[in-house]
Amino acid sequence: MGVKEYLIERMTQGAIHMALLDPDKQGAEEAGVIARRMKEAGTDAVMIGGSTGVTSENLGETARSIREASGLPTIHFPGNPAALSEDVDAIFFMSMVNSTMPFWIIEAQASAAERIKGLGVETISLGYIVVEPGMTVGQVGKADTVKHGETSRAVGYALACEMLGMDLVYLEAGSGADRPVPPDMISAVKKAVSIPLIVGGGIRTPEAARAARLAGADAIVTGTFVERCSDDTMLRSVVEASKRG
Ligand code: 1GP
Repeated sequence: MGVKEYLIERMTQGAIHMALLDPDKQGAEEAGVIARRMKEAGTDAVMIGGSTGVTSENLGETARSIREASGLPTIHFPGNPAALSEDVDAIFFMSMVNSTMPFWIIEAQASAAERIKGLGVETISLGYIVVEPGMTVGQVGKADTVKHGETSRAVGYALACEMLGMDLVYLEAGSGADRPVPPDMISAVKKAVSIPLIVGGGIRTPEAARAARLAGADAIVTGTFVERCSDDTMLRSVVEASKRG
């Protein structure tokens, strides 16, 4: 079974949780240790990526370590077209649809497409919508961020992604955001589209994870929290709130 099929099958049974690990923030061995703890907490998959400092080498080493330590599927969450690896199970082949730069909408993808095909890595197409505050990814990607009052803009982008044939859509507040994507925006987008909806950025409590799920998120991503939390009970409670209860 491919990773897309695995994710969609899990999402049909309820929301899933994905951990995001940035190879620039810890070594491969530590990433493996975190992934094993996440697997025990109930995480469904591990995304690997970051806006800066990711290389083909640290990406590949991190992916191998996570796979060996946890057995969880690894999905490259790319931050630039230079860093690629055949050691991930899949790559989110994504377009930042509200970037103001053609580079992040389609040119980076065009420059990497042949190499990705050559690596034989499964591609999962993803429409990436950056919501305020957007944080580093919003700055690097020169996003015209969707403001919290601009729900219909978020719906328009998400529907456009679906109509363009993308597999998934992602509402992103940015890693470390002080305000996650608001629940009313999540529910409006969920009502409008039939492709699975991923939500992330600034989610670090069970309450925030539950609010995103109850609003309609099919997948909840936590990065900073996962990398910093040393309390397994707390890890489990955020993962469980993302998935049920
Ligand atoms: C960033 O949505 C992810 O791409 C995760 O954000 O680090 O705030 O959990 P956090």
